[in-house]
Amino acid sequence: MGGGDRKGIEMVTDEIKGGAFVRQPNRFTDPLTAEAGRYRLLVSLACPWAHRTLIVRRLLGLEDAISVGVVDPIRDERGWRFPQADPVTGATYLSELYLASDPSFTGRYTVPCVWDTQDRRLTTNDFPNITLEFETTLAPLHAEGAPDLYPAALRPEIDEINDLVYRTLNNGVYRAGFATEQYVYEEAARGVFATLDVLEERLATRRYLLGDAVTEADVRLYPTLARFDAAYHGHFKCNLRRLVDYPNLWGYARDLYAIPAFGETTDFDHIKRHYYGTHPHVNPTGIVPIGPLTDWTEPHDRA
Ligand SMILES: N[C@@H](CCC(=O)N[C@@H](CS)C(=O)NCC(=O)O)C(=O)O
Repeated sequence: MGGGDRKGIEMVTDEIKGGAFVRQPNRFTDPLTAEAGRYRLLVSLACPWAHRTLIVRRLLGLEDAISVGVVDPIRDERGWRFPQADPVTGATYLSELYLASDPSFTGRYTVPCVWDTQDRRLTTNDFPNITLEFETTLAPLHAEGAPDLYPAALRPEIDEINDLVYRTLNNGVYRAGFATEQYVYEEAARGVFATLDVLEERLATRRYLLGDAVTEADVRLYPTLARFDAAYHGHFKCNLRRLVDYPNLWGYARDLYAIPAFGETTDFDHIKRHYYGTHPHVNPTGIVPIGPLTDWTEPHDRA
């Protein structure tokens, strides 16, 4: 896929197979080591996969150990760009870091990724593993009293929920939004709501997905819920229902939003401008809608 003359639209259509969006494999998959100050995490505040990493970094108190660089929400044909040259890596475009790490790389330059300031190369852009590594490999760097987001006893259940949530929600909204065949869209969009219905029921009797404590499963669900009414309902045509129409899910989302690691890493302005402004094959005018008007600070009775 891709090539020398990458263009925004081709980059996505290159990955449409039989009307369905297919993700590229992750190019960098090296493990992290527990060394404070060694890594720089590169993110977009709009990106749900990057959002997870910011939440976990904050929940575990890794802010001093891992620095962060944030790109502009709008991506053009050159890919993600830093507002000013990134002071740690020196990059203006994220592509510079990908190509410095692998000059033959021809894929999409994606966030999140982790830059090794010592070896001056990307260590990983393997988004499902970055949070797990923060939770396990980087345990020696966690703040005192940091929560265990991936407790050994709950891992099979967390992994099972994560798998369903990834296929039908996290990635399901993209499969709906980027589909170029009606039946592919419908199947993906119906899958989104089938899973939201299941989770609505699950959250009727549990504060968080696994019970009384926040885990990696909540970290993975939340970024999709935070983007749901603001972007996926309109832009990705996932519009059978809104998040606010699900009493338990909506209360749960506000409950999480009230935790600084979740709320303070949620940037609705970046989210809306990125989605509506960056996918011309979905929204050719780039017009960003004025709504919805949603109060995420409304009290909830989840406790
Ligand atoms: N690394 C994964 C997931 C991460 C991902 O998709 N990130 C998006 C933002 S949400 C991105 O950086 N896209 C850059 C592009 O499409 O050029 C992938 O390649 O699909």
